[in-house]
Amino acid sequence: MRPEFGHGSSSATDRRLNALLRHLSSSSSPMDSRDSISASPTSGFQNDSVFSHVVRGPEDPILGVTVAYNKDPSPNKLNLGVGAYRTEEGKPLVLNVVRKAEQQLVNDRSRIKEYLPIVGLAEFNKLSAKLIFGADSPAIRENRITTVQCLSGTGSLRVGAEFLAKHYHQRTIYIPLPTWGNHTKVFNLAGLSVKSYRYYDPATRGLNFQGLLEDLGSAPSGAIVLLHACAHNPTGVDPTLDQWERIRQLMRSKGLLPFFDSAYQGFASGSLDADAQSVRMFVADGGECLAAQSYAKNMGLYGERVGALSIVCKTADVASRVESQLKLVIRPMYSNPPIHGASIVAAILRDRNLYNEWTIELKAMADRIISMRHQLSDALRARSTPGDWSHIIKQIGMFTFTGLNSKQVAFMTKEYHIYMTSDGRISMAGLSSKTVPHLADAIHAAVTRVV
Ligand code: PLA
Repeated sequence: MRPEFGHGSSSATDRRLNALLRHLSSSSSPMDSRDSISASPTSGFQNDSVFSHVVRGPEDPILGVTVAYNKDPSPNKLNLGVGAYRTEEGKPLVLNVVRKAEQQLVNDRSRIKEYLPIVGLAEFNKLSAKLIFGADSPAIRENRITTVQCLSGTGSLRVGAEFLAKHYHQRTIYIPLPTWGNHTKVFNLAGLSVKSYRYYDPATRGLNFQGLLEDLGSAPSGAIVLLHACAHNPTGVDPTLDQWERIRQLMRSKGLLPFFDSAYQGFASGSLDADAQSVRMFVADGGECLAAQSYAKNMGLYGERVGALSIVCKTADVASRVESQLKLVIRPMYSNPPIHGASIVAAILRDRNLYNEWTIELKAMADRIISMRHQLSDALRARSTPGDWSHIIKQIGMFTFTGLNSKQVAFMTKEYHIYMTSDGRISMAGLSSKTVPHLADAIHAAVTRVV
């Protein structure tokens, strides 16, 4: 028996559902799948799902930490897993300037909810390029950059990677070791082959600059290289400007293609311009590159999923052809991006007062994170916790890469209800003056009792 929705009603919805069912039953399985989706209550309906072979997948190593945290009934629990800013009271923060921009949007009765173009809100794209490349960027003036609105940083990386997999002659991308856990998956699924270059030196808890130069030096000519624009995740270790310059020279001499991931502009130093220096150095030399921007952290727009992908090209003509191909990547993936978040960003970036207010709020977030570094470092010193903890202050951005091993992390979660990723990364933005002592007690116990 073929299931019929609506008991013979001939509404358009019912007709569509029945057409869908007919389609599924004629194409889904080599067996006679019509029987297997029968709605008859006597036919073992519950036992023969076409998905019965599906095995449970693992939780995400970062977002799964929040899932575990949510299940913990302890009143002292602390989530330092995902990089999400919290106030001194431990609460998520909606920036004042975002509230103001949203109010403007709501009050504006001329606003409509039509689809955006495939590439998103034009004004948002223009202002996003200005934000990362600088208002006086020659590449912007010469129209050599195409910028498309995407679904936050992740979506921008994915669209860029899909474009490269289709249109770039080298399909290998080098990512730093370690890097944000999602990079490998995003690039692999887009069809790129992923290799790594040395980045972090656990002995010094700093940059392995020699290893980085050697690995990029032996990468095949033309290979793509993923670079964290600032506030490297998870290590909190960035190259100095001199080191960036050496990296730039090496990459340009070998024709390596830079793909910047800029998820923390303004969060490393508190200055939007300072945090974009690495990207601007690579654009200033006239060469080509890609940049994925996220407004999740610096505007606190996490769930609005607002970001942008820019591709800097040699000429305006190439840039416009590249954009035509980006549209062909985006249209079948999600058609066009959402309007609300991009409208908030555009409202803030276009208005001098709102923009200034934003930079002040952003600096306050960055400063609070830096103050947490000092408080945690002082608390460990007060406890005479064994080991050198100076990296807590030296590292920058949202995270401290503590050096705690996965056993110590598991111990802290079990005994102290402190949640963090198993690589020992803690989100400093999730700490407050009130919770620092609890974390310091936990770290002290972990390093003295668990090896
Ligand atoms: N790139 C890097 C380096 C990131 O750290 C993150 C987010 C993104 C891109 C993507 O962010 P977006 O898509 O939300 O704009 N990293 C977080 C969250 C903050 C996550 O894993 O999704 C983290 O905790 O590492």
